[in-house]
Amino acid sequence: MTWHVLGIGSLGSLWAMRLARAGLPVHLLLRDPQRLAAYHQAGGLTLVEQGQAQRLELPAETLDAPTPIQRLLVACKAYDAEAAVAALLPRLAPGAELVLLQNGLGSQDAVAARAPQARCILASSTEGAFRDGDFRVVFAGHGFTWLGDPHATAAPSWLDELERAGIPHGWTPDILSRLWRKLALNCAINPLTVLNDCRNGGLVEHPAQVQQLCAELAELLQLCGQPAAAEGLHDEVGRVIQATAANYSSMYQDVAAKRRTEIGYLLGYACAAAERHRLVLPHLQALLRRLQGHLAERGLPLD
Ligand code: NAD
Ligand code: KPL
Repeated sequence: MTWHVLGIGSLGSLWAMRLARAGLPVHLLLRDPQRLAAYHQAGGLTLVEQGQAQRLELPAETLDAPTPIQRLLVACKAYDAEAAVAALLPRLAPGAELVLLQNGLGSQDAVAARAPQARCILASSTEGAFRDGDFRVVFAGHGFTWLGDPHATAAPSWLDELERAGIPHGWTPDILSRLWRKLALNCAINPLTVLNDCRNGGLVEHPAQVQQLCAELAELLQLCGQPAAAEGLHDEVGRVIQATAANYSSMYQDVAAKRRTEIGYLLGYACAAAERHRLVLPHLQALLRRLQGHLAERGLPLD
């Protein structure tokens, strides 16, 4: 069964290269003939690991190629996922499986609503990769990817392929809890690093802000039916701040590079959920307003 990969950026390339190296069939899906030509011009995809670069010219095609898709890895940003999958709807085979790698929440529901005939498997990953050139990706941080399906507990048959590809992963019956927990961690850390212009470790100078946000996020998680994701949140945020002290958060890096952030699927999603439940969370809501003001000043989208 072919792995079609949509979103040949950091994470998509990292997955595609590891699957292909394990001898599994992989097809890259590029936006248009220009991107396809650029891919061939680059001589394929390059993955840099521990300073060693490896280039492979994997089969690639445009979104409108005629062949059906049975298994699709969706690796674009949360704000692009729905439209990207919509463009592929005519190609999705009956019973197709979509693996959604997007961080945060909201994009997965949008994709599932667009492709009701497909099975959507949600992922939450702590792996780290970044692009240092066109079709060139650096594997920056080892991590783990949780996979799960909120509508079915049976694991898909292809998990052993991830094993063969050396992609550390686990199947969980409660992927939503994992996604909510990661969302809460990102909400407690990322916006504060942007607004205080600091690395993750710099947040030790702002303990009260972190504590207030964690208390409100835990309240929200409880109300959203995610008590496990609320448990020990403040302690874990403290551990992540220590463990990643020297790093700039992904949102900090996006803003510094003038790239659109995924705010709408993280802090924006959390505040919208609070509003739906008529829950007043003053610190979280003020943080969203401050962050949106910061983005507006830099001409970046507020969602
Ligand atoms: P990225 O920007 O590096 O790659 C996304 C790719 O999708 C880009 O190449 C873009 O051109 C492509 N794309 C967008 N719309 C498309 C379309 N319609 N057709 C074809 N291609 C399209 O993003 P990323 O860093 O790989 O992140 C992807 C998701 O994974 C995000 O939600 C991110 O939060 C999450 N994530 C990333 C990392 C990481 O280390 N990079 C880690 C964990 C989670
Ligand atoms: O996931 C992260 C990010 O930067 O997006 C961490 C390191 C956990 C900070 O929230």
